[in-house]
Amino acid sequence: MEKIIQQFLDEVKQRNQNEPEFMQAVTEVAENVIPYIVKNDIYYGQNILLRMVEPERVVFFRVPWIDDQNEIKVNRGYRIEMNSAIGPYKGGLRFHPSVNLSVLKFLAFEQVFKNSLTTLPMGGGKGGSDFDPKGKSDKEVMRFCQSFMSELFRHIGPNRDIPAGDIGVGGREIGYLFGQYKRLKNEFTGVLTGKGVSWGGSLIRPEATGYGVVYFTQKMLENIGTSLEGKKVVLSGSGNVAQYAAEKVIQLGGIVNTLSDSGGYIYDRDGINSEKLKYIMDLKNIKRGRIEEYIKQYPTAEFHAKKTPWEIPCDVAIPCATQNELHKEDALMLIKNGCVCVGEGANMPSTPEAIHEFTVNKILFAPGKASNAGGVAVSGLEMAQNSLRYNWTRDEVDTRLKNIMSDIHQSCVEYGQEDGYVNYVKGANIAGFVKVADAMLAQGVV
Ligand code: NDP
Ligand code: 2IT
Repeated sequence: MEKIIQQFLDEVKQRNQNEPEFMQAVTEVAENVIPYIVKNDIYYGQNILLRMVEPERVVFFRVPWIDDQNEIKVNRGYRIEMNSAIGPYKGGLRFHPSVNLSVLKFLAFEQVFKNSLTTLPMGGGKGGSDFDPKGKSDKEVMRFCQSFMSELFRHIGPNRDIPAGDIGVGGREIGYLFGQYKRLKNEFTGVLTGKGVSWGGSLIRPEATGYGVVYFTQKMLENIGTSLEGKKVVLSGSGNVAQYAAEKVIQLGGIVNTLSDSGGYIYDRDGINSEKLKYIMDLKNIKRGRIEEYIKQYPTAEFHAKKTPWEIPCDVAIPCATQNELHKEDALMLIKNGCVCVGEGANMPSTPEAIHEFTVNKILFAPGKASNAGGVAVSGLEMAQNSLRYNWTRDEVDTRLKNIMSDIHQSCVEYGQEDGYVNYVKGANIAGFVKVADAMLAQGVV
């Protein structure tokens, strides 16, 4: 079996040189899915995984824009249309200087499995730019978004490809992108998700990823007879996902001790309560400030520059910043300090070596493609509401989100059971694969 997997990975690597993040995501899936294919005749000999690692289409484009000093800048724009077997391409846009083809292909590949797990009819895609919104004025961000959409608009559409937010793309950016799309097409459609509620957005979409990862984490804890109540929780990031994960942990009676950004992490041993979280949300979403400013407001807290929070003892860890932010040494430290559960809010935040430590030590570990699927799930609900030309209430959307996270948890348990231990990585990979593979088989060699 190892030889078959290695041959497959060698072939994929040969075609995708210098794409380490993409190969990392593919390797994890191949290790779980190839043994499953070999055991199941209907998938064997169809080269389904080899087809799935090749994007259906990749769009690359120039994004010129003019900054506030009247200087012409040039960034690179991308859209990876990975798989449309079960629905139109769906996935976020990331604006961050680290964006390149490898990063977006890993995200698009993960998105295919994630979207399949949500039970909603969405294929997988991802896009973005190496543009850095940090330090830019609102007008600069608007001009960039307008230029980006001036090319992207011809490749997307409400039945073709529906982008949304990700790192560096929040409500402000979606607004500018939507405005430009509408102007170019002269159509008001649900072509993007994460829209404002007064112009087609869904209630709970801003909260959905963060709430969803905590609902999933709570499910994992319930499965071993416990809950988040009274648990110490260490979170990374302080953006969209981290903020609403923290809010839900607090609502469920957990204690949030840390949050972070690329400058370092804050540690508040008394717990970041609702009032302190409101301060952080204003700091991040309105002032667009740095997390270290927290200790000026709350001087009993500590700021640890250029470090990640995994050294703080906790019961539960929820990484919500970015890929490969939690390494083997961090995993060993978490385990040594008594952490029993890790729910990934970010995409691929744990390295393969860290995941190995969690698995051999039988820690409850949920991979992002399962535990952070709440965001895209509510994007799917936003699309449904746009098609109906109707809006559901907060409670209706939240109840649907909870049910979807519970169903994803159940799928992972079904496909990931290993002698009393649930391997959520294996469960998510196989459950996500089956639905897409069945659709691809039914649709012929495409
Ligand atoms: P935001 O841009 O709102 O926040 C990102 C946070 O992560 C910031 O605190 C940022 O700090 C930190 N961060 C980003 N890059 C790095 C880095 N290289 N090193 C250290 N810290 C970093 O993004 P989101 O909260 O939306 O996304 C966070 C993660 O969740 C990503 O992995 C994303 O793919 C994933 N995700 C997001 C979903 C969504 O609906 N938004 C859905 C599912 C997954 P700083 O400001 O200093 O850069
Ligand atoms: O990684 C993700 O799932 C997202 N950034 C959300 C995608 C979406 O289409 O809502």
